[in-house]
Amino acid sequence: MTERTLVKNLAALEDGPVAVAGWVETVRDQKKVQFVVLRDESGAVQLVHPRGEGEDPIAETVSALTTGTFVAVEGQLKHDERVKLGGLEVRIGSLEPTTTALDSPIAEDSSIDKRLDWRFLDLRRPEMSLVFRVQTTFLHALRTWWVEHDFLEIQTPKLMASPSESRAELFRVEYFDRTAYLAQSPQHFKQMAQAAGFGRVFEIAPAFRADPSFTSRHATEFTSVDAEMSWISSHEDVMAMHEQVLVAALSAVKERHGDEIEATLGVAVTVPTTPFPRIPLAEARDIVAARGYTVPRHDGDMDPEGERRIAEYVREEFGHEFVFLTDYAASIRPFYHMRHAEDPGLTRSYDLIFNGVEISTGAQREHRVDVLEAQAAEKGLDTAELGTYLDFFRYGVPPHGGFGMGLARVIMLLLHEPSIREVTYLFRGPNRLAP
Ligand code: AMO
Repeated sequence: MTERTLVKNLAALEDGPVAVAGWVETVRDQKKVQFVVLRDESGAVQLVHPRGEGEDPIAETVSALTTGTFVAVEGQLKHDERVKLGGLEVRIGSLEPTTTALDSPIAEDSSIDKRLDWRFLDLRRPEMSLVFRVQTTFLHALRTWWVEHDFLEIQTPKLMASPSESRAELFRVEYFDRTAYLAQSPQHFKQMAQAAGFGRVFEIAPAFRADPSFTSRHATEFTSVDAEMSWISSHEDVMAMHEQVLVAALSAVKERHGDEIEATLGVAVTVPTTPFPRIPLAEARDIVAARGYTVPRHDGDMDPEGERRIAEYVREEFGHEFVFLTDYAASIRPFYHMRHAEDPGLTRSYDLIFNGVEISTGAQREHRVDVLEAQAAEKGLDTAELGTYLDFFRYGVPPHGGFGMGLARVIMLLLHEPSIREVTYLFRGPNRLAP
């Protein structure tokens, strides 16, 4: 048996025997000649079969092929400039269908909900394979950068005895004779690594939020990309690391997939310059107000429209797709964010906005346990409820900080996709648990 060649590698081969395998995209069953477009994970190729005189078992098999059926083919590769699809074709010597595919239920109705019902078929679209190749490169480059900069990769538990972020948006699960909570973020345990003396850690793992919203950027389960590091002076050190790791990852994506992203999705990948613009949140609200949009929130926070507007300003003023909004008010931040010594109403924290949407929250953490307890109490949290978290700070801990970043949001914004549903392998939302 000839070894299987990926379609993308056919062009480099000389004419001669080849084996290819994939699924049937179209069949043109003509009187004298049959054409099949076969697609695999790397591309599409035309198969051809001139009908013979009399009995012709290949022709019969091809006539019976249904779209979507996976087939293994051996034949003769022939380069021919006249063939529109890649300038080559494979003349069928043998063709083995595996299981016969039913008609695609998303051929007619391709609404997002219908496509998610049949996600495995939706994922056969070449744009979708591109999304996941881009994501693979992106994650690989993040990991490589962190590993090269002495970060350890950790896996923290997703079953927890106490809430990891807040009492809101919390999934409770039966855990033998008591209640466990699904981790809303690895916050507690990535901070634990600082008390453990690990120095720098990262984690790429699921996080769960019982968030009933149906926006294009919320899921109930999402992949959270987290980093945490010791010996920082302020959130500025976290932002500096954050932008460097993003530059490394976006450079890798551009180098490896830039041309294909442009050709397939019409999107130009830009590697951002550093430093990314930084704007204190209060100033950002003033800027968008001066440009005609008063953020309707009275707690001093941004809203999605405000984020879109400040991104528009940053694009015009600095030609940049990213902006760090900094110094959020303590009232709208979690208890574990460190506050400014000179202005305790503000935190040493930031949100990172990419193309108008928040992709990350980061901060320096409060590591002085008495201050931490006071901040927790101020937020109405029960210190007993914080369980073992507070212990991390009682036996020595260095100053530290980090960030959490939603993977699907980054990929959506990078590829200008309309929703994280399009770029999540299997989306989970309030009314979607299957497939
Ligand atoms: P935060 O709650 O802001 O911060 O979450 C960090 C990032 O995670 C992503 N995200 C989500 N993505 C999809 N669906 C959701 N429901 C969802 N919720 C959050 C967003 C967001 O910016 N512990 C802190 C991070 C830290 O300080 O290190 C945290 O979880 O992209």
